[in-house]
Amino acid sequence: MITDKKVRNFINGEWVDGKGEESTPVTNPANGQKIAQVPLSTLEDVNAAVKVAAQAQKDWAQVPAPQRAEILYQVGHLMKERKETLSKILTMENGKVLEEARGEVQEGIDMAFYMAGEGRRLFGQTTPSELRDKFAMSVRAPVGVVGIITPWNFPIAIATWKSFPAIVAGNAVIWKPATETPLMAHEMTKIFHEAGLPEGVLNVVYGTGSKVGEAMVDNDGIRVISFTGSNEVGRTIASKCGLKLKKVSLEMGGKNAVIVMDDADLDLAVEGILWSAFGTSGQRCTACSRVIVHEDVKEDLEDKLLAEMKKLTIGDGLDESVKVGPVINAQGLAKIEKYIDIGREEGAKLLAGGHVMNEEQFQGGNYFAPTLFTDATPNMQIAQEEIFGPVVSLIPVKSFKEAIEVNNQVDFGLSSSIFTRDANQVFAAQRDLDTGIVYVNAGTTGAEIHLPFGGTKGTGNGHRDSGTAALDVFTEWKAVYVDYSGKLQRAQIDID
Ligand code: UN1
Repeated sequence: MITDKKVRNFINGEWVDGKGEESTPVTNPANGQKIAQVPLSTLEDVNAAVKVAAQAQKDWAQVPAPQRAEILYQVGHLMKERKETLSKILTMENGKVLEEARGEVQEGIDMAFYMAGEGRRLFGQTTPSELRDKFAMSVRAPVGVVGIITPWNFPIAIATWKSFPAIVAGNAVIWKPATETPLMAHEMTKIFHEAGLPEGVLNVVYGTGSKVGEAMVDNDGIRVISFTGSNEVGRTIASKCGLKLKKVSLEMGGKNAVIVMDDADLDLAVEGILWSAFGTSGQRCTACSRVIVHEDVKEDLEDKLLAEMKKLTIGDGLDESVKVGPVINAQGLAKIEKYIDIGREEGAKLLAGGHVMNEEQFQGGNYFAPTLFTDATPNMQIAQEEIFGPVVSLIPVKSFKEAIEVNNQVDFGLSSSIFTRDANQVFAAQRDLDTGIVYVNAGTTGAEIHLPFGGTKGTGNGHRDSGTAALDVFTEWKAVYVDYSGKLQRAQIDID
C-alpha cells in the first residue's frame, strides 16, 4: 500500500523540505520493510515555523470559537470517512493490531467532535464584584503559539488530545510528531489542511528530540510545551521550561497494576489483565505491568492466565486473527530483554514467555513472547520500572490494605485497577489508589477522551490531556473587571 513515502514538513500551509540534509528511514515493525523516509529537521525549521505561527495566531484568535470549531467538525468527518485507511497505515507503521488501530482512530474522531462542541462552550465564569456597578468575569484566553510533542505509541489519539483543544481555544500549533510514526502525522496534517484550517495555524516539523524538541523548548515564541513520552526526556523539558517560566504539561508513563482480590470474578480479571498487559504489546502508558494478587487466589489466577496466554496469536497486526503485534523496534526489544534478565536475577519466577520470537514467520519483525513472571516483590526493578513491552509480574499480597500500599509504592501514578465484588473495597480503593485513573472491574487501559488523562507523581506535573482539563493547558485565565459606576472605585477601600 505504501512504498517508501518521503514525508515533508508542513509550514505556513505548504509542504516543505527540512532545511537540513538529514533524514531517517521508517520501517514496518511487523516485517522490517521500509515504508517512509522522514526529515530530521533543524533549529532553522522550528524557528521558521514559529515565526509564521505567531503571525497566523493573531488572526486565528479573532475567529469566533464556534467557527474555529467548525474546522474540527470537518476534521472529524474526514477522519470518519478515512477510518479504515488511517487504521491500516497506523498498523503498518506502529505495529498495533488492526482492531486496536481502529480503536485509536476512533479515539481521535471522538476527540474531534467533543472538542468541536467546546467551541460553543469554552465557558468562563462571572463572579460578583465587591463593588457596586461593577461586573467581574474570568474568561479563557489563548496562550499564543504552543508546542506539542507526541509519541509513536498513540500517534493519532495523543496528537488529537493536544492539538484539538489548542486549536479550538485559538492557539497556533507547532507539532513535532515521533519520527517512528510520521505517516500518521502526515495523514492528520492533510486532513487539517483539507478541512480548511488557515495556513500557519498548524505547522508540523519532524525530527529528533535533541534538535527539534530542544529548539521548541528554547524558542521563546512558544509559550506552552505539551509532551507525552519518556520520563527522562520529560524531566529535561520540565527543567528547561522551568527556567524560562514556560508552561509545560507532561505525561510520562506508568507502572500500572491490576489488583485481584480474593472475592474477584477471576475469569473477568484474566480477561482484563490479558487485554491491558498484552494488547498493544504492552506499549501503552496505561499498560498493566503488575498484578497485585491476593495470596488465596494466586495459584488459580496463574493457571487461568497461563491457559489464556497460550491462545494469544502473535504476528502482523494486519492479519485480523492476530491479537499481539510486534514491538516498535530493535531498541524496544533490547529493553524488554534486559528486564527479563533483571527479573530472573532478582529472583522472580518466569512462568511464560521471556524471549524474542525467532521462528521463520517472525523474521524481520520485532516480536516478543507475552511474558508472565510470578512471585515478584514490590521493590524489584521489574515491579518498579516501566518496561513498555508484553511483560507482567505477579506480586502476591495478604490483604486489601497491603494491595493498596503496593500499588502506591512506585514512582508513577497513571492508572490502576481493582477486581472485587465488595462495594466497601470499591469505594475505599477509588479513594486510596494514588493514580490519575482508576478502574473497577476492568483492566488499566481504555481511557475515554471526555475525561481527564494523566497521573500523579512521576507520571506528570499535574496537568491533564483530554477532557476539558486539556483546555487549562492551552488557555490562560483572564480576569476582566468592567466598572459602569462612572467614578473611580477603589477595590478593598471604597466599600460601603
Ligand atoms: C498512552 O498509552 O499513552 O487509555 C495512551 C488508553 C488509551 C490511551 C493510551 N485510550 O489505554
